[in-house]
Amino acid sequence: MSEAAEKTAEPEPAEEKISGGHLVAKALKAEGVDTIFTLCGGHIIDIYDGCLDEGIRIIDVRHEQVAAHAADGYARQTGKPGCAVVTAGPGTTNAMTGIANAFRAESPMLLIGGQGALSQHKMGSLQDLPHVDMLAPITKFAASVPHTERVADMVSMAFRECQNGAPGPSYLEIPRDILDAKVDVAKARIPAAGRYRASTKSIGDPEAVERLADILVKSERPCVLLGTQVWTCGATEAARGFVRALNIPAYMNGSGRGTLPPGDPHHFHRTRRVAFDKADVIVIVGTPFDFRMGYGRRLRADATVVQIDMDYRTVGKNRDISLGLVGDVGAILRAVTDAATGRTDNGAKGRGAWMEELRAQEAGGTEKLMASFLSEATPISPYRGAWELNEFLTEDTIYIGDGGDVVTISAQAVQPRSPGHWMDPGPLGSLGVGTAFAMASKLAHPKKEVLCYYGDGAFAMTGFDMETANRFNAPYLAVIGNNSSMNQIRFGQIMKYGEQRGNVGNKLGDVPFEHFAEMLGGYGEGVTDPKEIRPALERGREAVKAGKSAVINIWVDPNEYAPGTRNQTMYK
Ligand SMILES: Cc1ncc(C[n+]2csc(CCOP(=O)(O)OP(=O)(O)O)c2C)c(N)n1
Ligand SMILES: [Mg+2]
Repeated sequence: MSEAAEKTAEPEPAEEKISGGHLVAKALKAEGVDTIFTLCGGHIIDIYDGCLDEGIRIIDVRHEQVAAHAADGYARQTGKPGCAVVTAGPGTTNAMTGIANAFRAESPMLLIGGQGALSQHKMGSLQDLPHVDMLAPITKFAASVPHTERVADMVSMAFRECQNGAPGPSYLEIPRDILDAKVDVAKARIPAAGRYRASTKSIGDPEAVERLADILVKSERPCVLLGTQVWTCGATEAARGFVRALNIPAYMNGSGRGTLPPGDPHHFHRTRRVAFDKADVIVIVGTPFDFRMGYGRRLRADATVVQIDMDYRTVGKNRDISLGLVGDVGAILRAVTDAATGRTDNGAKGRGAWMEELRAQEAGGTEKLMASFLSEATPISPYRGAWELNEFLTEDTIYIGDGGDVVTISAQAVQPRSPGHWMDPGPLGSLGVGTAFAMASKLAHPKKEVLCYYGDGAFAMTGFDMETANRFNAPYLAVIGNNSSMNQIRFGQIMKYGEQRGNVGNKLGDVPFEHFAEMLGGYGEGVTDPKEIRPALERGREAVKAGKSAVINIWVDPNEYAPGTRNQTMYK
């Protein structure tokens, strides 16, 4: 054989191969995911191996509920979709509360779950469950990956679905043999970063924008409610520009809190009910007419009601509206501001008296609460605790509420100074989000202070992942309003069944949770004297700076309740 012939007879170099887990990691990287929250299981380990290659941080928690809540919280804090990876069966069922919470809160995140091998389909493999069927009603997209070549493609598909309309969670199941198998790289579809989905910054119908500008220019007593989607759309500046140019009093709820700082001339807080009663035009931005809004019934019947939302299905739901706009709420607010600014008189000056009227009532509202906020009583009034927290917050403190009554009370006192600095579970009202949200916030913003205010019931649900926060150098300040009970529920039971039969199923032990922080190497302190709240918080703050989470356990009066609890407004 000649030399040349010998060369041609050499075997072709083997095709480059890639496994399903590595394809997952490539697709996560393309989406901009830099961190996954996970709890290990044999079904999903190849994803970790892929993440190592792609430089994706792996935060392994102690309960999958925390992984899912953390992915939700990380999405809220970074503006990019979050990602949780859990094993088949119980790993997935444990994560379901977190997915459900993200679904109701419109938070974009992907849950990737393991599954038994396709080759053992319906044979009773370890941890086999009908995950897709279980997740379908609480996600925007739920599917199983049928072939290794499709893994990255379906991850990007799931992320695309997260951003359809108002954002939300997606779920992808990857059977074990699909994840572990290797395929030719050339045959796998691997969507390129930035090239597999469109911009969502639509203003919708330009005619509707003009109509809203007309309505507002003519309005004498308008008000606006800035909801969660203002934060989701990165619309803080657009919303500020809108209320300032048009001189409109603004109320904020959900993640919209902090859009305007307290003290801003357009920031209103205590007079929402008055404004909804008296306004001629009410603009609802990025929040549904759900129980928090009395399903729309708390708005004056003959007001001109305008709804702006990312989700077509939310507009006009539960209450008739005069005008609906669908699109990116920031793009729409900017377009309306521009359209109104073109007019010779946009009506801004004429609304001075209306603003003053509300401002005066606002001051009256604070005045009424002041006695409770400054209460010297022992046991400590939860109102005093809430007031102390508000005084303690800095511009850079991310405040998280996780609990029943003590957290509801805190919403009357705590006013976040900046957007994105208030977190609550959202309309699912899941207790247990706090530890995950705190850890995710600190991981997203290591230089910020993170304070989570818990009820004692809520803390015990997921508190153990404080250890995870410490392990990943994401310490935070935990403050517990400890009334040794599930008070928000207890009140309704006592009202309905009397003292004797009402204290059933809702009383907890007196747990000195400060020792929990100590057990994890951090600082803990119990507080029974109202004067000691502030110094204890300061000591906690310093201890967190030293690197470990701290717990300030404030013993609060179990016989003090929030007005909403007294009126049971959440059920009305
Ligand atoms: C996961 C979950 N379970 C149950 C509830 C119902 N629930 C709402 S408030 C509450 C009491 C919470 O107690 P705690 O956190 O101690 O706050 P408190 O009301 O005592 O201030 C309960 C059980 C819920 N919202 N979420
Ligand atoms: Mg409690």
